[in-house]
Amino acid sequence: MNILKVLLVILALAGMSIADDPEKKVFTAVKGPDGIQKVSIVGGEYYFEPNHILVKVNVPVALSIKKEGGIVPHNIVMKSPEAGMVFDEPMGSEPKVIMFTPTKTGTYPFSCTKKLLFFRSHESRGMKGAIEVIE
Ligand SMILES: [Cu+2]
Repeated sequence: MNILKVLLVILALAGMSIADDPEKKVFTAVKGPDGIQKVSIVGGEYYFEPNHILVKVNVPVALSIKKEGGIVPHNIVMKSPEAGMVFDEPMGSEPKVIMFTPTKTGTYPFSCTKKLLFFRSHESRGMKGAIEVIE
């Protein structure tokens, strides 16, 4: 086998595993008259918008999630029990609200954990973000 071909195959495989780092789209949750911080996230192929959300610590958050686009299923998963934020919800074309109260400052990642067969995970294609909890 031609050494050049082997190199090309290796390069192609390596390229498949490199994560796409999405552009940071920051949004600060807006506190309503009811004292709840509100934010909406839309998920699609392959992004969350916004993907970096600022919330205040110890104030309840209503996170509205919604899917955009085609038939590809998406979810939003956050596993940060140390900060009071644990959820794993499928995203639908109708908005759904997730309630939680962040209890600790810091930056906590969320992502879509969907992956089709041998294809790259949605997370590695850019379906990820973070909630930054501030004072
Ligand atoms: Cu997804």
